[in-house]
This record gives sequence, structure tokens and C-alpha cells, in this order.
Amino acid sequence: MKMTFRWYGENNDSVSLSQIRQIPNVTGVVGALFDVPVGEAWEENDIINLKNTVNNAGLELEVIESVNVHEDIKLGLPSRDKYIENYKTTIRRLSKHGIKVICYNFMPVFDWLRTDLAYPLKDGSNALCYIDSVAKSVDPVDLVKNIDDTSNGFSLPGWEPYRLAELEKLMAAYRSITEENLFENLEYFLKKIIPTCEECDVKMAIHPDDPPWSIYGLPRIVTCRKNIERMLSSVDSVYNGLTLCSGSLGANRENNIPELIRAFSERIHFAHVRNIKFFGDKDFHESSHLSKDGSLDLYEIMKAYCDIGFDGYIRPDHGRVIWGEKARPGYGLYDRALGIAYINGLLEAIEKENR
Ligand code: DNO
Repeated sequence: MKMTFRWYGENNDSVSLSQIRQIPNVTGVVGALFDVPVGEAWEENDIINLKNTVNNAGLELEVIESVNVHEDIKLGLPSRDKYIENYKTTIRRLSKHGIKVICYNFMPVFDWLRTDLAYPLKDGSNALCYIDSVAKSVDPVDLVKNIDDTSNGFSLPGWEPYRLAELEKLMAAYRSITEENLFENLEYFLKKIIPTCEECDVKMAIHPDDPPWSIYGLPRIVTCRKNIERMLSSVDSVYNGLTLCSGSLGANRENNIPELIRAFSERIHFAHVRNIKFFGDKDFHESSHLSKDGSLDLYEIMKAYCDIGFDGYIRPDHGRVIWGEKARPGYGLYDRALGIAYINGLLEAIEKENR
């Protein structure tokens, strides 16, 4: 498997490429063009610039997270075909410059959702947190504003200004969309783009919904084994694959992550590895990657990846904010690098045990 690290670009990240280059075992970064309005095709020159910047630092750029999907596609509006054509153009251009995997999601309006971006932990660090009763009692507009205000001045992926500006309008547009409708719209999208992916050798890797249940009455479908099976079989091609995010799927206690890794096996193209700690049925805070600190067993998760012979891309996911770092919530250097060191240790031990 190829160890990677998410990076937000030269002007938008507290972490530099040279720092990433020094983390043991990291061969590449996962990047994106964050300024392109959703729905527009990515310009080839911008892709080339990003790739050159990364390559010049001695790192690879083979995974994009994310090429976002326009809401009209998720809503199934007539204008979706135009946006799907743009998406295909982006796939072709990315493929031309060595991109192998595109991570995306199909969550209406919100990408990931937390009620607190700096929940204090006992050790003096802080981490992202979700408390269901808080989410339910807060108006989504206020929650979004609060998230914006507490992000240490960094823009957050999934909370781009365009989403915030249109929040109420978008929420209203989804009122008539059921989970079944959303599924049909995802299938429509996949049927159109997967042939292009096959032609270009670019694998799509859908990110699960985070948290994996409906919020504010919005439909959510990438939540559990049954739904992921349906999504994968709707276009039965290896190019129609999955980002297996342990923390997102793991927030539903019914999802057994090692079992899902074994079940989806060659359809997993990208592994997001992180831990969460439950303190209520649907309440959790993120924790260090260490099994002991969270509710997920990272040893069992890494063992499952080794057992299936996973040779895709992997990255540590959110980290805590530690050692006084000023960083984008979840995406500082220190705790993610500690996460990698830990994953490296697990991998070496598991691989040697398996010999
Ligand atoms: C949050 C991330 C998500 C993820 C997208 C993928 O930190 O895990 O924003 O990148 O859902 O499209």
C-alpha cells in the first residue's frame, strides 16, 4: 500500500511539502484544486502546476480528494448532464497527468458534520466531536457559522463558501428527495462516468457519509454494508470503488470495519484510517489513532488490509490538535504524523507475523 498525506496547497495549509516528505514511509500527497467552483471542469494548467509543485518536493500526486459533485447531480435536475460532462472532462485531464484515484462523496449539502471542532480531551489536546443532541438542537445555519468561526482561520473542505451561501435554498430543494431518489441519482451519475474512468484508468472512490446517518432530514445513503453493496453493484466495475473511511463508517456501531474491508476488498482504492471514541450512542469525539485511545481496533483494521493484500492508497485521517499547533482542525502535522508512525509499526509487525 502507498502511504499518503492530505495537503491543501501552498497557500492554504499550515503543513509544508518538505515536512510531509520527512514523515517515514510517505510517498505522496493527496491534493485538490480547492478554488475551482463545484461543477466546473478543472483546467489542465492548474492540474499541471499542482502536480509539478508536489513532484518537485519529491512526492507523488496520484490521488485527488475531492472532485466535488454538483448539487444538481445529486438532486437529479435536468442541468445535471452539463455538470456530468464537466466531471468527465476533469477525469480525462487528471488521468493525463498521472492521477489514479478520485475520492468524492455524494452527501447532500453538507460534507462531514461535527458539533465542535476543538473538543477538549483530558490530555490537554483537542479534537473534532459530534454530539447528536447538540446537532439536533442547533439550527443548521448556526452550526455552519460556528464551524466557520472555529476553524482557526482555515477554510474547511466540505464547508466551501458556496455551500454556506446557498444553505437554506439547498436544504429546501432536498425536501422532496428521498433516499431512493438519491440512490437513483448516484446510479445515473456512475453509469455516465464509469466508462470514462475505464477508458482513462482512473478509479472512483466514494467517501462514506460522515456521520453515517440522516441529518436535518437530508437523505444519506453511503452509510452501511447493504447500501454500499447496492452502490457498488449498480455499476459492477472495479473503477466504481470505495474510500473506506474507518472513522466515518465506524461511527455507526453496526458497521464492523475489518469485516467491511474483507467484504469490499478489491473495490477499496483508498483507505482513510482514524479512530473515534464513543461516549454516547451517537456521540463521539475523534482520538489519537492508537486502539487504546478510541473505540476502534486499529490493529484489526490494519490486519484486514494486510489479509486482503491491499495495494491501494492509504492516509492517516484527522488528528487531534496537539503541542499547541495552529492548524486546520483535524489536519495538523503532528498528530497525523504520529498516526502514520503507529500505522507503520502495525504494518511491519503484521507483515512479519504473516511471513
Ligand atoms: C473530512 C474529509 C471529507 C472528505 C470528503 C470526500 O475531513 O474526510 O471532507 O474529504 O467527504 O469527498
